[in-house]
Amino acid sequence: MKKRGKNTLLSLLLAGLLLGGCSSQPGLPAEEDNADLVVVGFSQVGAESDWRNANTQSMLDALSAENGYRLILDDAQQKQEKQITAIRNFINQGVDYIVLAPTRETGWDTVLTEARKAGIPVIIVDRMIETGDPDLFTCWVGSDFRSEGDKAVQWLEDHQEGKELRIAHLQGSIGSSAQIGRTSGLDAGIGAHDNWKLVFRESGDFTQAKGQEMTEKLLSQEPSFNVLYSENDNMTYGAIEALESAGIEPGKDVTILSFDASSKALRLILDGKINYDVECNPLHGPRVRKIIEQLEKGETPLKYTYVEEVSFDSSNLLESVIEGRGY
Ligand code: GYE
Repeated sequence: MKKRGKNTLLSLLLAGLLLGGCSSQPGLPAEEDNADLVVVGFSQVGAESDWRNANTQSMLDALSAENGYRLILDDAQQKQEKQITAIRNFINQGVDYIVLAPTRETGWDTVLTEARKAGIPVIIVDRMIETGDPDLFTCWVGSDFRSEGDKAVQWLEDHQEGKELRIAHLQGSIGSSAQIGRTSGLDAGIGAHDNWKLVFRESGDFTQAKGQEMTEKLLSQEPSFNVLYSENDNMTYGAIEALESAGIEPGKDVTILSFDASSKALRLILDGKINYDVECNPLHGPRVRKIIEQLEKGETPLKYTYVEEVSFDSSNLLESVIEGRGY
């Protein structure tokens, strides 16, 4: 493992600040052991959804002190400016690696050029960035969001044969890969079917509260829809609340398609309230850890790793899947 000289002093200073001068805390290694830990700065999108919280936990578990890491976690509260500041702080602290889960695709070139100048490898997780210079990051691991959207469209085609569809669309955070891919899948589906009509489209920013608010708006503006395409489970939970309050039966009066397939959403499939859910796997911690281990050994990890994902409706969902899920 490489020598971590430049980080040691900073790590100690930071640990000292965090611990308010205390030298030992349960769960944290003694300060003298910190010198060998690999220091990783992780700029996380926020805490907008169950998916995101599972993703944060997976990173904390995989990059723990017991595993030889010191993870500095920064929650950007879904704001790109906060992520840019966090990355600059990581650079100033001289971390060994930067992990970025980007809020949106564009706008990273300047700060990632700064990271490159400082010689810090950047690993992108979950969503993608758009850049003319792919050398600005070392590698990426995440999901194929367009293919997730295509799966939902295919399911709709297979299960609603020939029916006139009036589709209401709750989008995720605008400009994020998860929104862009899932929206472009739906747009392609609408373009390919004369009997599919988009009647409503608003962003619910991937949160339950905004999903509910936008569904209330939908109900007041355009109540004659029969499909709800919601780009994540938390917005779907909000939508279900709004529909039920209006006396509409989710999953029956309105066909509901959702994304993430967290265990709570899978239970709603068994209850008949969600019709189809496309899995998006948040457990990137071990994947990032493996990439860092490869880099530490001087190996070259794959530039792009797409995670394999499945999808569920009531025909293929087993109780055992929900129990073994972990998120
Ligand atoms: O679907 C949503 C989260 O980028 C895959 O972000 C992620 C998305 C996920 O807030 O729940």
